[in-house]
Amino acid sequence: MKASWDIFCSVVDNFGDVGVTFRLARQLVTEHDLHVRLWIDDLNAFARLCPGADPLADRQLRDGVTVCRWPKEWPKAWQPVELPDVVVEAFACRLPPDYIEAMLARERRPLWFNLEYLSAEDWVSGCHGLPSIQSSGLRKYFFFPGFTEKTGGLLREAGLTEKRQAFQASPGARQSFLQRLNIVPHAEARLMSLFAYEHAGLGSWLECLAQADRKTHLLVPEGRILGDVQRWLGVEELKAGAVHARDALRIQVLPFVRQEDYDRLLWCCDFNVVRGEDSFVRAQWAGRPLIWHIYEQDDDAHWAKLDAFLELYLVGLSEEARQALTEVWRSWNGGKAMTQGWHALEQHTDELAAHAERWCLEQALQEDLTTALVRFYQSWI
Ligand code: TRH
Repeated sequence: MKASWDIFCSVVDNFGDVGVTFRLARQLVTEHDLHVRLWIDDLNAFARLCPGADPLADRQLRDGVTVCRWPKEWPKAWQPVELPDVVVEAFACRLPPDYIEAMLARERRPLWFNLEYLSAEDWVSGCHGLPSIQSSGLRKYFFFPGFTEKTGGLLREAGLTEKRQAFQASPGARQSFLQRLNIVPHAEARLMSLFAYEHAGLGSWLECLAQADRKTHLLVPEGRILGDVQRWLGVEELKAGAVHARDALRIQVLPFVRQEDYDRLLWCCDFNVVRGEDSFVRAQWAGRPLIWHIYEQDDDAHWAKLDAFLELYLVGLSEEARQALTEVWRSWNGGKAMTQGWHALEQHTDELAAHAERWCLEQALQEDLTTALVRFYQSWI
């Protein structure tokens, strides 16, 4: 009989929580033939990632995953359900108390994971896979995604690299995909994408692109960065479909697209600016250079995470390229002017491109996160 999994996702803000859990759920179904229920407390966020999904439905089948509304507030309180074999609590989101009671009462208890946020910090490998004994006596296992084999790895579907490489090797596939999104770049223009949080120094970067020798076509999916783009352009309102040109720079605003299309968009671009967790990982799988706009934490803990990733990622680059990339990432995340760093980075375009592909292939040698979770379960039973 197929094992059954429940994944719980509470949407804090943005799209990362739902993006990661839906990706995991789909992979458990398609590659491991499991029954998966995905409990989400904000189906509006889900419907943005999965067009066609019904934000009002209590239960719907999407890509083989049973997506359920996670009722948290009166009058729709949590109703008892049949317990699965495995429970994934994503990002410490706190399971419904009645559900925990039911786990406790069952003779054969489910395996309970807390799937943590992604971090390249050293301490992660020491905590990955460890159980934490709850006051109820239940055990909850910490599962950490990461970049080394001492962690749970990254979400990566089977055959992703081959699919991406085949797409990038096919000018026809690229062109018809771009046309579908009404993107018609100038033949000599490099293509870039921008998915970021607000950035006070954004204007300085756009200015660099506008004044560059080479044309740039910048694709900006609708989202939080649009206000800064708008300010620099000096226009009233930017919506999907808008196109504005300033010297060598053409900016095109895109609608928020489904996850598979966002992947292809990253594959098409020569350079991607990404954020949070999931788009950050997908940009690495694109094998192209990137800037990571990390999710800011109140206690500034994000800086340690940024530096820990850079320490791994920079290995193998020349000293000059390392310095330029570090400067650009740090300026971006500090909301500072980008001019100096970006000019330095532009000197290393080819080196950074080759490096991004190498990094992707190296990371792809590791076991993917979904398989690691399934394997953990198999050795646990
Ligand atoms: O939306 P985010 O900022 O999410 C963040 C992070 O996950 C952060 O770690 C977390 O603490 C916070 O949320 C609560 O960035 P992220 O993680 O890249 O998620 C964006 C998702 O949206 C990702 O799955 C890709 C997807 N996406 C599309 O499907 N279509 C699009 O057009 C775009 C731009 C993104």
